[in-house]
Amino acid sequence: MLIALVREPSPSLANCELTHLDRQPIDVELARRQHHRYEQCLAALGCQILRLPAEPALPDSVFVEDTAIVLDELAVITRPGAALRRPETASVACALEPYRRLCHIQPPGTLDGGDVLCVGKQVFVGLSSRSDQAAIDQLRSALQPFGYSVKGVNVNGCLHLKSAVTQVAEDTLLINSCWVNTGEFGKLRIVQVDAAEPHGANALLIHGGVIYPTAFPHTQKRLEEQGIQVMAVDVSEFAKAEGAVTCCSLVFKRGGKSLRDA
Ligand code: CIR
Repeated sequence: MLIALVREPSPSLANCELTHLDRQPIDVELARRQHHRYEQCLAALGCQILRLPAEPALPDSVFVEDTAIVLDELAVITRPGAALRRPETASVACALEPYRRLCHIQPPGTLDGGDVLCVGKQVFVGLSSRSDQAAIDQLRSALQPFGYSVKGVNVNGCLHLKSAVTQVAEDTLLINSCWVNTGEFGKLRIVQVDAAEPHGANALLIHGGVIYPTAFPHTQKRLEEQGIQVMAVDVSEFAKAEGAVTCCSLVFKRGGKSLRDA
């Protein structure tokens, strides 16, 4: 059984952090409806929804992905690169505690979960404006005992590594190669986003199905041509906040594994 940890959008979402986008009005009511539909897709793909209440004082708190990395063996609570986002982690740590042993990224390291792409036992971490080498070193020390490799990857022109590349099938990545070097990912198969859809590389793979924004129909077609089952959702209000589909949930197996099982 998979659990999807989500948080209701904050009424202050319009005051979100922005790095590469200009501020636009955000319709919070519409964001709530889009979030509800997103939750329905997660449920349809087999997730049990674990929903945290909205945090009115934390505009970006709907983007729970950035606050933790949840693996079978443990959860790493991040230290987000945007200082104003750091208070988001406490309630996520409380929610994860019944399910996993927790460890925490320590200062001065900074890490956003949006920079962490796990493909089996390979963990790729974006060196971005949010995540740094100190945090990558800490993550490596935490994960190596469980057999994970942790590799830093340069990211240019976008917010997070997962703005540029995500997993869409067991052996396949969806990628915008203008923002990250395809060669970093070894032998994995690559699907490129359509050139007219640079923001189209963020997809959420669950149980062989992919939740994907309706905003990128050309790339969606490419995925479907590869035999990938796509469930399209409108996430326009989250896109204005520089978010997409992976960032609104933390998906993990209900039962973890201890070090002895690893
Ligand atoms: C931020 O700048 O932190 C938020 N406005 C957007 C975070 C999106 N997170 C993600 O894609 N993992």
